Amino acid sequence: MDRNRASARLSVLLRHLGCRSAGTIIAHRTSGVGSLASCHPQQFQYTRENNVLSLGQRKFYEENGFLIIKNLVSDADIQRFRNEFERICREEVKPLGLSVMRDVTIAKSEYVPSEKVVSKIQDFQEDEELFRYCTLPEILKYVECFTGPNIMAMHTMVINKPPDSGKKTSRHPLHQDLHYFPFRPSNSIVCAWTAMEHIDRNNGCLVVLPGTHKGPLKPHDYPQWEGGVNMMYHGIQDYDKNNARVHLVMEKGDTIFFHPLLIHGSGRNKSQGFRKAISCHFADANCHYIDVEGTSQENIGKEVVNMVRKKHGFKDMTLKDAWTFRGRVVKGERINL
Ligand SMILES: O=C(O)CCC(=O)C(=O)O
Repeated sequence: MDRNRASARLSVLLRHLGCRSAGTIIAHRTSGVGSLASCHPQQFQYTRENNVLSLGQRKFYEENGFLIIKNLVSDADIQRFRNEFERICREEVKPLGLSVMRDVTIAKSEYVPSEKVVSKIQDFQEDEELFRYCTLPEILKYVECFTGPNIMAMHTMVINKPPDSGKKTSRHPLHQDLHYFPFRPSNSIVCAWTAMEHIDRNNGCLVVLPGTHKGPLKPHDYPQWEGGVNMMYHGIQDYDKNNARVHLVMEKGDTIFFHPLLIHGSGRNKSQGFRKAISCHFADANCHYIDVEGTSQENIGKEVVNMVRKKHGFKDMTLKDAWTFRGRVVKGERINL
């Protein structure tokens, strides 16, 4: 299918769901219900029955692999996350287990502890203030539609996409998050990603390939980018170039929930400011760990284990240990993970 046919198909789907255009996919909490109420009930594979999502929202996620809820997180909460992130960057607090990453180009410059040298922090599960994000009732209410009632927060991040230096290293290559996760089933995992300010193509919004969550996990590796590539930013080498691409323009507080097989990435930050988002990957506590040896995930598995062993000094730590260590129950019971 060529690009025009693919985007025409997407536009038809969006019109059907009452959305405005492919550039502004928005699933309003109340939209779609009227027009879709007459649809026959069907077998849903990617969402659960719990009366939170409208039929239109469920159908949208099933078909596309993502859903945006407008204005979900309050300005006051976002300000608190921003303040705490800045304190961490200034090294006023050093939460246990936290990883602080720098953009490849920033890493070579002179070191002054400030938000200007940090491109991302991850694993903030021991920072009470930031971890509040993973426990917000408005977030968990939606997460439960994908994971069910026993919810683990598995992977947390604040992404501080720096202004691009001209080397295009601020891009995030197209990837599937499942590549990083040694647990299954994939349909019981969901990412919540909240814009901490207005985000569009100028400051590097998310780009998604709708419907790709229905495909398999693809092999990932570091892209061969001339200007260099950030640590752990693996990308997919082979994907359907004709698949429609949607750039998601979001306002502060808007939150996207997406499936871990959805192919997505983000563009260059052409603005002068640092573009911020906070996210957490949640999973059903009934998920189970898998052995990634001999699979396409072996490369990232080894990289994670080496990083964690070096950081914490535990030379026998396994990939499963690393994930068990960072996972936290946020609702219901801790079961397998
Ligand atoms: O926030 C971004 O720029 C992209 C984040 C992302 O895709 C990821 O970390 O998996």
